[in-house]
Amino acid sequence: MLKLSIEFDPINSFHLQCSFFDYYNQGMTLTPTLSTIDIITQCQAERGILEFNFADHEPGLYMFHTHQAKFTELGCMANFDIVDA
Ligand SMILES: [Cu+2]
Repeated sequence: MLKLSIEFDPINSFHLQCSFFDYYNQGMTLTPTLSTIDIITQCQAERGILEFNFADHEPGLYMFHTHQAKFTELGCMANFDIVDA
C-alpha cells in the first residue's frame, strides 16, 4: 500500500511501470474507486491510497515516475527493488 498526497503542486501524477494497482480515493471507502490501473493524476491537496503487489513478478527493478516533465527532471522517478522472498 502506498499513500499518495499532493501538498503544494497544482497537479501531479504517479505511473507504475509493469504492474497495475487499485486506487482508493480520499474518504473512507473500502471499495477501490478505480481498479486495475497504472496511472493516477491528482490535483493539489488530493490524496488517496494505491494498493498493489509484485508477488507474481520476477525479481528486478520496477520504475515509477510522474508524467509532469518538470518533476521528472527534478528526480521524481524511482524504482521498487523486488527481490525473491
Ligand atoms: Cu509513465
